[in-house]
Amino acid sequence: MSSLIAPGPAFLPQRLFAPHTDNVARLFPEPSDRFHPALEYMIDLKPDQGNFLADVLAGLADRPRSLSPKYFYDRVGSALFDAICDCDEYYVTRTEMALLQDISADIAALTGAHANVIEYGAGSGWKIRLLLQALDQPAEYAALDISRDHLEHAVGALAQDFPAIRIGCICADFTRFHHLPDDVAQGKGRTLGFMPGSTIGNLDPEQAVHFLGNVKEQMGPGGALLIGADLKKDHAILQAAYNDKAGHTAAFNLNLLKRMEQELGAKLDQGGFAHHAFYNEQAGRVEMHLIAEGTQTIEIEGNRFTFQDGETLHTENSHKFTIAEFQDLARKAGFLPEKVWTDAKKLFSIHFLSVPQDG
Ligand code: AVI
Repeated sequence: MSSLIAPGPAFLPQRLFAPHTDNVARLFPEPSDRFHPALEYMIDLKPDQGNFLADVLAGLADRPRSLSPKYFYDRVGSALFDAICDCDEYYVTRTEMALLQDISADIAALTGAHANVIEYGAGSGWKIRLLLQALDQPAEYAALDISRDHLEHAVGALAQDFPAIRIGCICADFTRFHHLPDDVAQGKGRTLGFMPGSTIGNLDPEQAVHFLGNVKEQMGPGGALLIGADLKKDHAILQAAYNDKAGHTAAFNLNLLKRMEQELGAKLDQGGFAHHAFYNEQAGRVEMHLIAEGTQTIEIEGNRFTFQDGETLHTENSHKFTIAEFQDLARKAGFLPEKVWTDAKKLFSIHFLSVPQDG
């Protein structure tokens, strides 16, 4: 397997893996597969990007109506998400950043030297920069993300700034990613997964355990996972965080309707739907919906869907955890909770989970 990943800058065109649905790795010597010269490798597993039309039609026909949150993140949605992260009410990003900074020496001590860091979902880059700077001579960093463009852009820039680290990308859907390719994680230290931002909270608990179980296998015996998990808290704080005054979260949610109009030719009245986000105490999660104000219809390719006043399209769950709940989830997946940190206001938690040596 190892010879199938071409080194980045050394020779072009690059050779890439075939889709991960196919166990037989094939070579793709296509010029279009070139990648950022500062990257050591680009393993493109050609992930299924989803079928927006099919998923919208199925989601609108379903009861309750729902649509996967993965459709938030087109170019406009990703920019709106960045605006959410910067807004006063959304405490998540700044709290986690400050906490990471405070605990960076502890993380470095727990991880040890020459680690291989695998990030699940490449963010804007600030958190991984902080982690790589804190660790003792990290050997390798691999970013895993469904968007190849985003990987090239974000990780290419990072690779230029950290020339001593072997840096590469895996273009894959992390919810369907099972094995680390042999050429990844070559350093002699621990393999450390990194998943900040409480992205885990956007999965249902069963999906979260399944995902964590896969990560545990990828980290291997003695490996570890550093993961952010948003905490249960005063409902008013959550209500404000998902209903910011500037309207970034509302625009992020309503952008789904714009995408339906622009990409699917849907006929609908954008003003007839509103952003609706609330904390569902029983389920322990913030839910986002698009709610019909008055009777509304959405027509797509001859299919007509009628919403009665107050009916919703469910667009996202964001689970919140107690520390014990999150550690239980981790144990179910086979991890050992080794250490957990929270900020002084107990808004957010960062967990260091390890894989037993015999696990
Ligand atoms: C990406 N994820 C962790 C965010 C969250 O808080 O669940 C997405 C988000 N939705 C609304 N605001 C932010």
